[in-house]
Amino acid sequence: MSAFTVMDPNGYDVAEGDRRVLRWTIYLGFAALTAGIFHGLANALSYAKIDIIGYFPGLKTYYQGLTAHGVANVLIFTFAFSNAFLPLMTGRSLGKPLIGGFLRATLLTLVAGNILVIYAVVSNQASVLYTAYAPLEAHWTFYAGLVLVVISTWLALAHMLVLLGRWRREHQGERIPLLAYISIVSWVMWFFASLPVAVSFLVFLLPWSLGLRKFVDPLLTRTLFWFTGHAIVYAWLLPAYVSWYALIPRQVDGRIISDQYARITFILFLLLSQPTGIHHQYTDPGITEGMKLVAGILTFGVFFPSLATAFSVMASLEIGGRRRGGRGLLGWIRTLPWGDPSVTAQLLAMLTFILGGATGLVNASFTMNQLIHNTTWIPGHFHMTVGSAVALTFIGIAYWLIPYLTGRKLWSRKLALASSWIYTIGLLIFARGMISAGLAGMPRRIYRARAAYDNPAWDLGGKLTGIGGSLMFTGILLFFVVIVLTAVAGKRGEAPLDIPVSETLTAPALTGWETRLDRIGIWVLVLVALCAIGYAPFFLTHAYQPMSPGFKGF
Ligand code: HAS
Ligand code: CU
Repeated sequence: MSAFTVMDPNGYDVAEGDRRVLRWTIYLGFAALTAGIFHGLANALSYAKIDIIGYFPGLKTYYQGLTAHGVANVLIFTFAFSNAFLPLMTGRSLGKPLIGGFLRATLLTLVAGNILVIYAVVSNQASVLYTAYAPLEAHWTFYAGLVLVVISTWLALAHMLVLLGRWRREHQGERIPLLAYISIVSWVMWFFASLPVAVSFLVFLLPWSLGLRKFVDPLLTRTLFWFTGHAIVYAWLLPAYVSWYALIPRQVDGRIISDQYARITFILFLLLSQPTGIHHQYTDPGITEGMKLVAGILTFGVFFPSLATAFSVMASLEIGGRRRGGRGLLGWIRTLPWGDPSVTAQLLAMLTFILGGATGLVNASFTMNQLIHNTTWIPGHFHMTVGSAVALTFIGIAYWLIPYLTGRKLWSRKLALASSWIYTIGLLIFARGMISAGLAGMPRRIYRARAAYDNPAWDLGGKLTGIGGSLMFTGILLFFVVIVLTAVAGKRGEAPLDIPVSETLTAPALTGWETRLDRIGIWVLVLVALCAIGYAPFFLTHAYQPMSPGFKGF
C-alpha cells in the first residue's frame, strides 16, 4: 500500500493494487476516446468540404476511419469507463472491499477484445461501422473482439452481484443502499440487452466470417443488432445517471430528493430500454407497421424516466444552489460550484442533453423519422446524447476519480474547465450544423469533401459542423492533456480521500411494496414479458432467409 491510500472518512479503502487496475481500465477508455476523435475531426471537416483524410497515415478508406471512430468512442470508451466506475460505486456503497480477481479479469478480457478489434480495423478488414450487421462482413477478429468486450461487462456485473451477495448475508431485511442499487440495475439492464447481439455475432456473423456459414439473413442480424442497439444507448447513459442522481447532489451541496423515486426510474429503464429497438428500423421492409407502432409507443414510454430524471436532478441542484446562497427563481443556478471542473462538465452535459432528448422525440415519431432517418440529423442527435450527456459526464467524473485513484491533485483546474466549455460550445455549433443540414437531406456517413453529389442547401450546416467539430476535437485533446499530466505530474497527497456519495431527503421504506423494488429478479420477469410483446411478433413470423454472402465494400 502506498503512502496516499489513507482510509477515507467513511472507512472505505481501495487497495493500491486494485486502484491500479481501476486506473488502467479507465485509461484504456480515455485512450480510446482520444484515438477515436481524430477521425471525428476528419468527418466533421469533410462536411465543410475540407479534406484532411489523406494526412492520416495508414488509413485506406473513409469507412475504415468511421468504423474506428464509432467503435472507439461509443463501444470501447463507454464500456471501459463504466466497467471500472460501477463496481467501484457498488463496493463503496455496500462498504465491501473490491475483489481483485474480478477487476483483473474484467480488464484483461477488455484488453484482449481490444487487441482483436484494433487488429481487424487497422488492417482494414472490418469497415462495417459500429452498427455491425450483414451484409457487410468483417474479419472474424472484429466479432470475436467485440464479444470479449461484452464479456468484460458481464464480468463487471458478476463482480457487483458477488459483492451484493456478501452484503446481503450480513444485512438481511435491509434495503440495498441506493448507489449500489442503481449501479447494479444499470448493468443488469445491459446484461439482458447484450444477449441478442451476442446471438447475432456468435451464431451467425462469426461463423459466417470464418467461412463456416455461407449465407446469413440480413434482416435477422439487423433486428438482433437493434434489439440490443437501443438499450445499448442506456447502457452508456445510466452510469452517467448514477453520477447525476447519487454523486452530483453531494458535489453541489444538495440532496437526492427521493430514494424511492430514483429506484423506480432505474427499474423503468430496466423494463423499457430493450423492447423498443425497432424504432431504428422504421424504414425497414419485412417488419409490419403494427410492430413499428408498438416500438413507437414503448419508445415514448422510455422517454418518461429521463423526464423524471431531469426533474429530480434539477431539484437536487436547486437545493444545492439555495444552500449555497442562491435566491429568487433562478439565482440558485449562479451559485452552483461552476469553478469545480467536475461539476461544470456534468452541468454542461445535462444542459446539452435537454436538446439530445428533444431530438430523440422527433426520431421516435414515425412520420417525422421518415424525414430525418439516415441524414446528418441523426449524428446531430447522438452527439448531444452519447457525445455530451455521457462523454462529458465521464470526463466530469474523471476530474475527481483520477485524483482519487492516483492520490494526485488534478493538474490544472483552469484547463479542465476550459476543456469542457470549448467542447460544449463546439458541440452546440456542430449539432446545429448537422441538424439543419440533415433537415435539408444531407446524408450521414458520407465523405462530403469527395462526394460526387452535393446540394448548396447543405453549405451553412456543413460549415457549422466543421467549425463545431474542430472545437470539440480541441476540447477533448485538452482533457487528455489534463488527465495525462494529472496521472504523471499531479501534486501528490492533495487528492480527495472519498467518493462523493450524496444523502437523500427521504430514506427508503422498510416495509410495504417499495421493498419489492430491491427484488431485481421479479422485474426481470416483467422485462421478459415486455420483450415478448415488442419482439415475439417478429421472431415468430419472420421467414428465415439465409441468402446473403459477405460483402466487403470498402
Ligand atoms: Fe437516440 C438514434 C430515439 C436517447 C443515442 N440514438 C440514435 C443513435 C444513437 C443514439 C447513437 O426513436 C443512432 C444509431 C445509429 O447509428 O443509427 N434516443 C431516442 C429517444 C431518446 C434517445 C426517444 N439516444 C438517446 C441516448 C443516446 C442515444 C440517451 C446515447 C446515450 N434515437 C432515437 C431514435 C433513433 C435514435 C428513434 C433512430 C433514428 C433513426 O432513424 O435512425 C430518449 O431516451 C431521450 C430522453 C431524454 C430526455 C432529456 C432529459 C434531460 C435531462 C437533463 C436535465 C437537465 C438538467 C440541467 C437537470 C427526456 C435528464 C440543469 C442544469 C442547470 C445548470 C440548471
Ligand atoms: Cu434507439
